[in-house]
Amino acid sequence: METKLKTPQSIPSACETCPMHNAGNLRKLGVNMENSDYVIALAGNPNTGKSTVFNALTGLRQHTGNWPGKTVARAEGAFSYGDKQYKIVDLPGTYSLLSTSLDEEVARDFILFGQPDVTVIVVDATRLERNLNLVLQVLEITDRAVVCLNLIDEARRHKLQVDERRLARDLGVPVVPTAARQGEGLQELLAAIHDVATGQTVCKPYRAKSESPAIKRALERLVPQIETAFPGLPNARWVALRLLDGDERLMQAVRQGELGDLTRPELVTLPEASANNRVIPLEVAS
Ligand SMILES: Nc1nc2c(ncn2[C@@H]2O[C@H](COP(=O)(O)OP(=O)(O)OP(=O)(O)O)[C@@H](O)[C@H]2O)c(=O)[nH]1
Ligand SMILES: [Mg+2]
Repeated sequence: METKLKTPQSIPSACETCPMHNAGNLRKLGVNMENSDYVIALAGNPNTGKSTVFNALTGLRQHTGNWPGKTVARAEGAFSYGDKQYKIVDLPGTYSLLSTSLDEEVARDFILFGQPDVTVIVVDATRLERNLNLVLQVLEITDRAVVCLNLIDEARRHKLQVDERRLARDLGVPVVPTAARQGEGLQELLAAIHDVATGQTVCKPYRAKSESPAIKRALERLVPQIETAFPGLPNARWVALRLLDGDERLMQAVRQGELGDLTRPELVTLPEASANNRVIPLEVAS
Protein backbone atom coordinates (compact mmCIF):
# COMPACT_ATOMS: atom_id res chain seq x y z
CA MET A 1 0.00 0.00 0.00
CA GLU A 2 1.12 3.54 -0.71
CA THR A 3 1.99 5.88 2.17
CA LYS A 4 0.85 9.44 2.43
CA LEU A 5 1.43 10.25 6.05
CA LYS A 6 0.01 13.43 7.44
CA THR A 7 2.44 14.82 9.97
CA PRO A 8 2.18 18.13 11.79
CA GLN A 9 4.99 19.41 9.56
CA SER A 10 2.98 18.69 6.41
CA ILE A 11 0.03 20.89 7.37
CA PRO A 12 -0.15 23.73 4.82
CA SER A 13 0.89 27.06 6.33
CA ALA A 14 -2.59 28.57 5.80
CA CYS A 15 -3.96 25.98 8.26
CA GLU A 16 -1.47 26.89 10.92
CA THR A 17 -3.39 30.04 11.73
CA CYS A 18 -6.69 28.14 11.81
CA PRO A 19 -7.86 27.59 15.41
CA MET A 20 -8.59 23.92 14.73
CA HIS A 21 -4.92 23.29 13.98
CA ASN A 22 -3.49 25.43 16.69
CA ALA A 23 -1.69 23.29 19.29
CA GLY A 24 -2.60 25.79 22.00
CA ASN A 25 -6.23 25.05 21.30
CA LEU A 26 -6.23 21.85 23.37
CA ARG A 27 -6.86 22.40 27.06
CA LYS A 28 -6.34 19.38 29.30
CA LEU A 29 -9.06 19.51 31.92
CA GLY A 30 -8.16 16.45 34.02
CA VAL A 31 -11.20 15.19 35.91
CA ASN A 32 -13.20 18.40 35.46
CA MET A 33 -16.02 16.89 33.44
CA GLU A 34 -18.75 19.41 34.16
CA ASN A 35 -20.40 21.08 31.20
CA SER A 36 -19.11 18.69 28.59
CA ASP A 37 -20.71 19.13 25.19
CA TYR A 38 -19.75 15.71 23.86
CA VAL A 39 -18.77 12.26 25.12
CA ILE A 40 -15.93 10.46 23.36
CA ALA A 41 -15.19 6.74 23.81
CA LEU A 42 -11.71 5.32 23.25
CA ALA A 43 -12.04 1.75 22.02
CA GLY A 44 -9.58 -0.66 20.47
CA ASN A 45 -7.67 -3.89 20.78
CA PRO A 46 -5.47 -4.30 23.87
CA ASN A 47 -2.13 -2.47 23.86
CA THR A 48 -2.84 -0.11 20.95
CA GLY A 49 -2.23 3.12 22.90
CA LYS A 50 -5.75 4.08 24.07
CA SER A 51 -4.60 5.16 27.54
CA THR A 52 -1.64 7.02 25.99
CA VAL A 53 -4.09 9.03 23.85
CA PHE A 54 -6.32 9.54 26.91
CA ASN A 55 -3.42 10.85 29.02
CA ALA A 56 -2.19 13.14 26.24
CA LEU A 57 -5.62 14.76 25.88
CA THR A 58 -6.66 14.98 29.55
CA GLY A 59 -3.36 15.39 31.42
CA LEU A 60 -4.35 12.43 33.61
CA ARG A 61 -2.18 9.43 34.41
CA GLN A 62 -4.01 6.36 33.34
CA HIS A 63 -1.77 3.31 33.65
CA THR A 64 0.14 2.49 30.45
CA GLY A 65 2.73 -0.18 29.67
CA ASN A 66 3.81 -2.50 26.95
CA TRP A 67 1.55 -5.47 27.63
CA PRO A 68 -2.13 -6.02 26.95
CA GLY A 69 -4.89 -5.87 29.57
CA LYS A 70 -3.67 -2.93 31.71
CA THR A 71 -6.92 -1.01 31.65
CA VAL A 72 -9.60 -3.12 33.32
CA ALA A 73 -12.22 -0.49 34.17
CA ARG A 74 -13.57 2.59 32.55
CA ALA A 75 -11.65 5.83 33.24
CA GLU A 76 -13.01 9.28 32.50
CA GLY A 77 -11.41 12.65 31.94
CA ALA A 78 -11.95 15.87 30.05
CA PHE A 79 -10.42 18.31 27.60
CA SER A 80 -11.57 21.27 25.60
CA TYR A 81 -10.83 21.91 21.98
CA GLY A 82 -12.05 24.86 19.96
CA ASP A 83 -15.12 26.15 21.75
CA LYS A 84 -16.29 22.68 22.87
CA GLN A 85 -15.72 20.62 25.99
CA TYR A 86 -15.34 16.89 25.76
CA LYS A 87 -15.64 14.10 28.27
CA ILE A 88 -13.42 11.23 27.14
CA VAL A 89 -13.75 7.65 28.36
CA ASP A 90 -10.78 5.27 28.26
CA LEU A 91 -11.98 1.68 27.90
CA PRO A 92 -10.33 -1.70 28.46
CA GLY A 93 -8.88 -3.22 25.30
CA THR A 94 -11.11 -5.66 23.49
CA TYR A 95 -10.62 -7.91 20.48
CA SER A 96 -14.31 -8.24 19.80
CA LEU A 97 -17.68 -6.87 20.84
CA LEU A 98 -18.87 -10.46 21.03
CA SER A 99 -16.57 -11.38 23.92
CA THR A 100 -17.56 -12.40 27.39
CA SER A 101 -14.74 -11.46 29.79
CA LEU A 102 -15.68 -8.80 32.35
CA ASP A 103 -13.26 -6.10 31.20
CA GLU A 104 -14.25 -6.66 27.59
CA GLU A 105 -17.87 -6.31 28.65
CA VAL A 106 -17.12 -2.91 30.18
CA ALA A 107 -15.93 -1.73 26.77
CA ARG A 108 -18.76 -3.37 24.92
CA ASP A 109 -21.49 -2.04 27.19
CA PHE A 110 -20.20 1.49 26.96
CA ILE A 111 -19.86 1.49 23.18
CA LEU A 112 -23.27 -0.12 22.81
CA PHE A 113 -25.31 1.63 25.45
CA GLY A 114 -23.31 4.60 26.73
CA GLN A 115 -24.27 6.55 23.61
CA PRO A 116 -20.90 8.23 23.03
CA ASP A 117 -21.09 11.08 20.52
CA VAL A 118 -17.92 9.82 18.83
CA THR A 119 -16.19 6.45 19.22
CA VAL A 120 -12.46 6.69 18.52
CA ILE A 121 -11.13 3.28 17.57
CA VAL A 122 -7.41 3.17 18.29
CA VAL A 123 -5.68 0.64 16.04
CA ASP A 124 -2.10 -0.64 15.86
CA ALA A 125 -0.78 0.36 12.42
CA THR A 126 1.65 -2.58 12.52
CA ARG A 127 -1.21 -5.07 13.02
CA LEU A 128 -3.89 -3.47 10.94
CA GLU A 129 -5.54 -6.59 9.59
CA ARG A 130 -6.13 -8.08 13.03
CA ASN A 131 -7.36 -4.72 14.39
CA LEU A 132 -9.87 -4.20 11.57
CA ASN A 133 -12.10 -6.92 13.00
CA LEU A 134 -13.07 -4.71 15.94
CA VAL A 135 -13.25 -1.60 13.73
CA LEU A 136 -15.85 -3.29 11.52
CA GLN A 137 -17.82 -4.44 14.57
CA VAL A 138 -17.89 -0.93 16.04
CA LEU A 139 -18.95 0.49 12.67
CA GLU A 140 -21.92 -1.90 12.73
CA ILE A 141 -23.32 -0.14 15.79
CA THR A 142 -22.41 3.51 15.41
CA ASP A 143 -22.47 6.10 12.65
CA ARG A 144 -20.00 8.38 14.39
CA ALA A 145 -16.48 7.05 14.59
CA VAL A 146 -12.87 8.04 13.95
CA VAL A 147 -10.05 5.56 13.40
CA CYS A 148 -6.83 6.56 15.19
CA LEU A 149 -4.08 4.76 13.25
CA ASN A 150 -1.61 4.68 16.13
CA LEU A 151 1.98 3.43 16.43
CA ILE A 152 2.61 4.87 12.98
CA ASP A 153 6.25 5.42 14.07
CA GLU A 154 6.59 1.67 14.60
CA ALA A 155 4.98 1.00 11.22
CA ARG A 156 7.50 3.33 9.58
CA ARG A 157 10.34 1.64 11.42
CA HIS A 158 9.20 -1.71 10.02
CA LYS A 159 8.85 -0.12 6.57
CA LEU A 160 5.10 -0.73 6.60
CA GLN A 161 3.11 1.70 4.53
CA VAL A 162 -0.55 2.40 5.12
CA ASP A 163 -2.67 4.34 2.66
CA GLU A 164 -4.86 6.06 5.22
CA ARG A 165 -6.88 7.94 2.62
CA ARG A 166 -7.90 4.74 0.93
CA LEU A 167 -8.66 3.17 4.30
CA ALA A 168 -10.84 6.16 5.25
CA ARG A 169 -12.68 5.88 1.93
CA ASP A 170 -13.23 2.14 2.31
CA LEU A 171 -14.32 2.37 5.97
CA GLY A 172 -16.41 5.52 5.47
CA VAL A 173 -14.96 7.25 8.56
CA PRO A 174 -11.95 9.56 9.11
CA VAL A 175 -8.61 7.79 9.62
CA VAL A 176 -5.86 9.76 11.38
CA PRO A 177 -2.26 8.46 11.62
CA THR A 178 -0.74 9.13 15.05
CA ALA A 179 2.26 8.34 17.20
CA ALA A 180 0.49 9.13 20.48
CA ARG A 181 3.52 8.61 22.71
CA GLN A 182 5.33 11.38 20.83
CA GLY A 183 2.18 13.53 20.45
CA GLU A 184 2.34 13.23 16.67
CA GLY A 185 -0.97 13.54 14.81
CA LEU A 186 -2.99 14.46 17.91
CA GLN A 187 -4.01 17.84 16.49
CA GLU A 188 -5.39 16.11 13.41
CA LEU A 189 -7.12 13.57 15.64
CA LEU A 190 -8.76 16.37 17.65
CA ALA A 191 -9.89 18.08 14.45
CA ALA A 192 -11.42 14.82 13.18
CA ILE A 193 -13.20 14.20 16.52
CA HIS A 194 -14.51 17.78 16.53
CA ASP A 195 -15.79 17.52 12.96
CA VAL A 196 -17.60 14.23 13.58
CA ALA A 197 -19.01 15.40 16.95
CA THR A 198 -20.35 18.65 15.51
CA GLY A 199 -21.71 16.99 12.38
CA GLN A 200 -19.32 18.78 10.03
CA THR A 201 -18.12 15.35 8.96
CA VAL A 202 -20.88 12.86 8.26
CA CYS A 203 -19.61 9.27 8.31
CA LYS A 204 -20.89 6.57 5.99
CA PRO A 205 -19.56 3.52 7.80
CA TYR A 206 -18.93 0.35 5.87
CA ARG A 207 -21.46 -2.35 6.72
CA ALA A 208 -21.66 -5.87 5.42
CA LYS A 209 -24.85 -6.16 3.42
CA SER A 210 -25.27 -9.88 3.11
CA GLU A 211 -28.39 -10.89 4.98
CA SER A 212 -30.33 -14.00 4.17
CA PRO A 213 -34.09 -13.61 3.56
CA ALA A 214 -34.74 -15.63 6.75
CA ILE A 215 -32.65 -13.26 8.89
CA LYS A 216 -34.27 -10.29 7.21
CA ARG A 217 -37.72 -11.62 8.09
CA ALA A 218 -36.67 -12.36 11.68
CA LEU A 219 -35.25 -8.84 12.03
CA GLU A 220 -38.44 -7.29 10.68
CA ARG A 221 -40.32 -8.93 13.57
CA LEU A 222 -37.73 -8.63 16.31
CA VAL A 223 -36.46 -5.04 15.90
CA PRO A 224 -39.86 -3.36 16.49
CA GLN A 225 -40.39 -5.57 19.57
CA ILE A 226 -37.03 -4.51 21.02
CA GLU A 227 -37.78 -0.87 20.23
CA THR A 228 -41.12 -1.13 22.02
CA ALA A 229 -39.65 -2.89 25.06
CA PHE A 230 -36.66 -0.52 25.32
CA PRO A 231 -37.64 2.87 23.93
CA GLY A 232 -34.66 5.03 23.07
CA LEU A 233 -32.29 2.07 22.76
CA PRO A 234 -29.75 2.81 20.04
CA ASN A 235 -28.64 -0.10 17.83
CA ALA A 236 -31.82 -2.16 18.20
CA ARG A 237 -30.91 -3.91 14.97
CA TRP A 238 -27.51 -4.93 16.28
CA VAL A 239 -29.06 -6.13 19.53
CA ALA A 240 -31.58 -8.17 17.52
CA LEU A 241 -28.79 -9.76 15.49
CA ARG A 242 -26.93 -10.66 18.69
CA LEU A 243 -30.09 -12.21 20.16
CA LEU A 244 -30.61 -14.26 17.02
CA ASP A 245 -27.01 -15.39 17.39
CA GLY A 246 -27.76 -16.63 20.94
CA ASP A 247 -25.65 -14.03 22.81
CA GLU A 248 -26.10 -15.02 26.48
CA ARG A 249 -25.14 -11.64 27.90
CA LEU A 250 -27.67 -9.77 25.80
CA MET A 251 -30.36 -12.36 26.49
CA GLN A 252 -29.78 -11.83 30.20
CA ALA A 253 -29.90 -8.04 29.74
CA VAL A 254 -33.25 -8.35 27.95
CA ARG A 255 -34.71 -10.76 30.54
CA GLN A 256 -33.70 -8.55 33.47
CA GLY A 257 -34.73 -5.32 31.79
CA GLU A 258 -31.10 -4.23 32.08
CA LEU A 259 -30.96 -3.01 28.50
CA GLY A 260 -33.27 -0.17 29.43
CA ASP A 261 -31.09 0.70 32.42
CA LEU A 262 -27.98 0.80 30.31
CA THR A 263 -29.51 3.46 28.10
CA ARG A 264 -30.00 5.78 31.08
CA PRO A 265 -27.06 8.22 30.95
CA GLU A 266 -26.71 8.53 34.74
CA LEU A 267 -26.05 4.80 35.00
CA VAL A 268 -23.20 4.90 32.59
CA THR A 269 -21.55 7.91 34.17
CA LEU A 270 -21.82 7.22 37.89
CA PRO A 271 -19.07 5.10 39.43
CA GLU A 272 -21.34 3.25 41.83
CA ALA A 273 -23.83 2.25 39.14
CA SER A 274 -22.72 -1.36 38.73
CA ALA A 275 -19.67 -3.58 38.51
CA ASN A 276 -19.75 -3.25 34.75
CA ASN A 277 -19.81 0.51 34.92
CA ARG A 278 -17.19 1.15 37.54
CA VAL A 279 -14.90 4.12 37.11
CA ILE A 280 -11.49 4.41 38.70
CA PRO A 281 -10.16 7.61 40.26
CA LEU A 282 -7.21 9.20 38.50
CA GLU A 283 -4.28 11.34 39.47
CA VAL A 284 -3.71 14.61 37.61
CA ALA A 285 -0.25 14.85 36.10
CA SER A 286 1.86 17.59 37.68
N1 LIG B 1 6.21 3.58 19.66
C1 LIG B 1 5.01 3.94 20.13
N2 LIG B 1 4.57 3.45 21.31
C2 LIG B 1 3.36 3.82 21.74
C3 LIG B 1 2.52 4.69 21.00
N3 LIG B 1 1.37 4.86 21.69
C4 LIG B 1 1.48 4.12 22.80
N4 LIG B 1 2.67 3.50 22.84
C5 LIG B 1 3.16 2.57 23.86
O1 LIG B 1 2.40 1.37 23.71
C6 LIG B 1 2.21 0.75 24.98
C7 LIG B 1 0.73 0.52 25.21
O2 LIG B 1 0.09 1.78 25.41
P1 LIG B 1 -1.22 1.93 26.30
O3 LIG B 1 -1.65 3.35 26.14
O4 LIG B 1 -1.02 1.41 27.65
O5 LIG B 1 -2.20 0.96 25.48
P2 LIG B 1 -3.74 0.60 25.79
O6 LIG B 1 -4.40 0.48 24.46
O7 LIG B 1 -4.32 1.55 26.74
O8 LIG B 1 -3.58 -0.84 26.45
P3 LIG B 1 -4.68 -1.69 27.31
O9 LIG B 1 -5.26 -0.78 28.33
O10 LIG B 1 -3.87 -2.79 27.92
O11 LIG B 1 -5.66 -2.18 26.30
C8 LIG B 1 2.86 1.68 26.00
O12 LIG B 1 4.15 1.20 26.27
C9 LIG B 1 2.93 3.02 25.28
O13 LIG B 1 3.98 3.85 25.74
C10 LIG B 1 3.01 5.20 19.75
O14 LIG B 1 2.36 5.92 19.02
N5 LIG B 1 4.25 4.78 19.38
MG1 LIG C 1 -5.25 1.23 28.57
